[in-house]
Amino acid sequence: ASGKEKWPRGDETVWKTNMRGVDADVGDITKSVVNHVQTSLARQAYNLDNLGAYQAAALSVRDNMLVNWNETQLHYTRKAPKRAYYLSLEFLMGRTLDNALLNLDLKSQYKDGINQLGFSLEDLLEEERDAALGNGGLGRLAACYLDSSASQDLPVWGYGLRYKYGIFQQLISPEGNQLEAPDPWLDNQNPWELPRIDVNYEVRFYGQSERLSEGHGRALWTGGQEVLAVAYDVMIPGCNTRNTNNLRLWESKPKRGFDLNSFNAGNYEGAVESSNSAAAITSVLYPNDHTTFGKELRLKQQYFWTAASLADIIRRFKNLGKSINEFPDYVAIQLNDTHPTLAIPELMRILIDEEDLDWNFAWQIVTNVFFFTNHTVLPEALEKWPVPLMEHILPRHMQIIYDIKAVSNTNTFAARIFLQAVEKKFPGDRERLARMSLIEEGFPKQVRMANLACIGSRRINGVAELHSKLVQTTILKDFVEFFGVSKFGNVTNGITPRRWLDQCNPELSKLISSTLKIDKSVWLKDLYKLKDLVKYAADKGFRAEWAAIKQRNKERLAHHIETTLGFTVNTNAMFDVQIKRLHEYKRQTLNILGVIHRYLELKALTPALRKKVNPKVVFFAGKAAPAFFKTIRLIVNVARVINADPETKDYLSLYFLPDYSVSLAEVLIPASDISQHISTAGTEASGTSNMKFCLNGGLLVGTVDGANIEIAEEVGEENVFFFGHLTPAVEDLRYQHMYHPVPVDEACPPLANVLNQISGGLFGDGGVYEPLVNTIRQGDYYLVTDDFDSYIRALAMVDEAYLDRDEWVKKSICTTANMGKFSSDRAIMDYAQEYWNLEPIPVGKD
Ligand code: B1N
Repeated sequence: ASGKEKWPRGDETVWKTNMRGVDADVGDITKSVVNHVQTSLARQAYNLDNLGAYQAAALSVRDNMLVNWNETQLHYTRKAPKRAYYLSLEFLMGRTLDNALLNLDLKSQYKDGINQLGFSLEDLLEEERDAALGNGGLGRLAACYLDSSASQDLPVWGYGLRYKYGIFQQLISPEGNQLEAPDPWLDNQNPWELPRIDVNYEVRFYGQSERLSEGHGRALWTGGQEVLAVAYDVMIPGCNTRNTNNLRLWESKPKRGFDLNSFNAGNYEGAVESSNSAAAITSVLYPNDHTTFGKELRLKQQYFWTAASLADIIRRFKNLGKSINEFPDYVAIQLNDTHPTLAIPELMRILIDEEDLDWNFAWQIVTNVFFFTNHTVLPEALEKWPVPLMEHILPRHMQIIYDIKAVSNTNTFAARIFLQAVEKKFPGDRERLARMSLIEEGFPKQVRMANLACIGSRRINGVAELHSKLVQTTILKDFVEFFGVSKFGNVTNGITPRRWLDQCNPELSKLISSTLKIDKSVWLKDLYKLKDLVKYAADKGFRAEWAAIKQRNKERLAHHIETTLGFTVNTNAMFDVQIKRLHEYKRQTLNILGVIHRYLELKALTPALRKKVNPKVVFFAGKAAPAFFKTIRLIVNVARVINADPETKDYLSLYFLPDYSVSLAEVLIPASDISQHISTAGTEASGTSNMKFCLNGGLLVGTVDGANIEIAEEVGEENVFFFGHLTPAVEDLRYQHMYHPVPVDEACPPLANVLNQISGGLFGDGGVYEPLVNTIRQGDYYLVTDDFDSYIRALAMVDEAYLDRDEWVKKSICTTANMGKFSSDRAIMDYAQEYWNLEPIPVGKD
């Protein structure tokens, strides 16, 4: 049908002969880059630096992506398939240029072209700032899922916020304290975004909500503050496909330049204040990970983003000319954790107040559109909003939430009486009612976002097998008993092999393609193909090449550290890496205490025996929420002492690399021999860096937690170094700590010795570390004491295994070979099939 459509305007041949395709040869590429230097940047060869050349190259690549992007969007519009929308408050994209060149298969042409213009592509890639609009795993997962959606030809858009400042830049003071600086990532202009000034929506805050007719449930929400949401589009190119999806990020702006009423009344400051507060909404990403603060601005961010996204989704749906009851046949909305849960009452508001649907009908639509992913069972991370704050900022939504919850017998809307339905199923169980209520009693009352997300969604999933089970047996247990277990599922997280193997480890990627004799475009999109590498593990020559690549990746990391920090790293050592947000449950403390233990043991050896020890370099990186500053300080000061100790420094050294980012991960991960994923069992929902290390042939030291378990299932337990208590034991141990505490000196003498050395001042003023040391001596909620012996034994086994280098390399190969399951392509197809009911819509294939 598309071929016979009438051309919308002008002379079709003039249009069509002038429409460009993708530039695939070097001549076209240099022409386009020079053209951008000359026009977009208004510069010349005489005054062009690396930054300018990067920008011109990026704009040229962007032009190519736009060709595909336009074609994809037109194709989706014509085909009118069901679409999915991924609502995430965080998208941790990292850099774009290299990834785009690889996905478009234009890297070698650009390399040549950039060379001809007198620059090096490698240098230009380093000019790009990370787009760091996320805290950690949750935000990076969203970015991997966008890459996979496009690569799998799925009609998926992301929706998020265009923060002016991403996650803070981390600096480390000489004393070892974390300092935070703003991340002005947009200062150099961002060539990867397209401002869509014409795509904008008004979003209301505060004001009054007046119920119109009690029987029907409608209301009129007026007054308050109106803020404008303006769209910025980021193109998401798929790998080896023309499909190019969209990530739409909203920026907040005052509706008018400033508040005219105040301005007229001569209150210039008041006028500017209101314009400031509109812009403030998208000014900064909240750097909190696993903690909620109940801040008004955060709630405004959440509503601003969900309201703009829903308005946009509904407008696109309405263009199809379908009736609103078909909405769930054309739209699936994935809620990335509870952050976008306000979308549920917001869609109710639109359907009832604006579309004039009755309550039950609206609720039926809503509960068929939304899907909810939970990412943590830690109680402190479960979002709750004070009712008075919600009433103030979103009076209409608070009414709707109360209506969903309503128990009142006088209420006439049967299906919305959630608690009444619970009461009917479990008569007289008042505690259950209280647990399941959307409102937690107390001063103040609070809205429980996980409960709202759960009852308002069609299906709910966790992010690894163990985690999904824990979701169903702990935080959402009552809901499983009420709705039945089929509403709950698991989608184990995945990572994109494009960025996390091909891009970050090009030599390994090449070796894999040449060994398997298949083009990378094939195995990168069917990662189970790596399985065939297992048979080459027996091949000595292959093992040598494999090991040589690891060695060069270590040297690449060492070079990076040398040039950025000035340290000389021993590349003959085993590289042991723990990189992730600092958090008590992730137990960086266990790692650093283990390092101190190793240091004390080394000191006790004779020089002759020391020479037999396998040298090791330990790397840490990660940003900390304010409560965990002390761990960084300890790591930095332990590093200061042991790196300077002439007796031991050849055998053990330690680095804390500041300002962990996606780009730094891309250098660290391919260089690791082992990586540590050592959360207390049952606390890390999945983890995704564990997958990245293993895909790059690094072995895993870990607890029986999150996705570690499934990685071991795939690669074989003989290739993983597991330790520590299992999830069922954790609760008992905590109970014991509480009622029958055993002092550390008795429970674990080697650990007590380590703690005493810290308190005694071996790493500077011991008093500084008292609070940290006391979390272990008293209470020890995360069971450092209980797992310490087992941890040290696991590390000893690592040392022993590393001595047999041939066997080690075999383990490394077999690990990579068996990581097929952890491609985010598998994960996203699982969402498409088991949750969204979405089909691939490939461009140019019909
Ligand atoms: O989400 C990742 C998992 O792999 C990790 O195990 C999990 O810890 C992480 C509040 C969070 N859970 N919860 C958050 C982030 C920001 C925030 O404001 C919570 N992050 C995770 C991907 O599934």
